[in-house]
Amino acid sequence: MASFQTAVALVFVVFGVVSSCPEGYHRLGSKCYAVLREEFSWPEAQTACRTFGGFLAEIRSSEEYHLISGWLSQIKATIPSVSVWSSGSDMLIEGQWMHPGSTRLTYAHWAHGQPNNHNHKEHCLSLWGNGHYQYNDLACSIELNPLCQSRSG
Ligand SMILES: [Ca+2]
Repeated sequence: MASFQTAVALVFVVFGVVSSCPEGYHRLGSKCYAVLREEFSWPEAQTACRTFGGFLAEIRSSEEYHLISGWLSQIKATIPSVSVWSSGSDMLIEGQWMHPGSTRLTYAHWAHGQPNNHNHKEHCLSLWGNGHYQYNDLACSIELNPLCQSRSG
């Protein structure tokens, strides 16, 4: 009985650790995300996420993408901009989409016809609210709400 109670207590401790995200962040799988309320250009969005204890969300897998796009679809009405910024740009080499630190994107879920580099000016990665939050390249100067990922947890 004692060992059963210990086991139950352990489950709660582990669950408590797993379910805690920094204030303002929302847990999806093993990571924590937040959509900032203010709109920024893509470079400013990187800074804003850092200030908020994180970085622009780096989507690494199909599982992460589907958790994120599902959550964003649920809270779409509360997000001021139609799309949100996430990590990824091809501003260094056209067509080579990278996370900061020159890490190639390991997963991409482009909307139909994207990336189209419209007017040769679209080098930053957004998740498009009218397209189930699939990827779209946009001009980096456009101001959108950033999707941040917490540095801790
Ligand atoms: Ca585009």
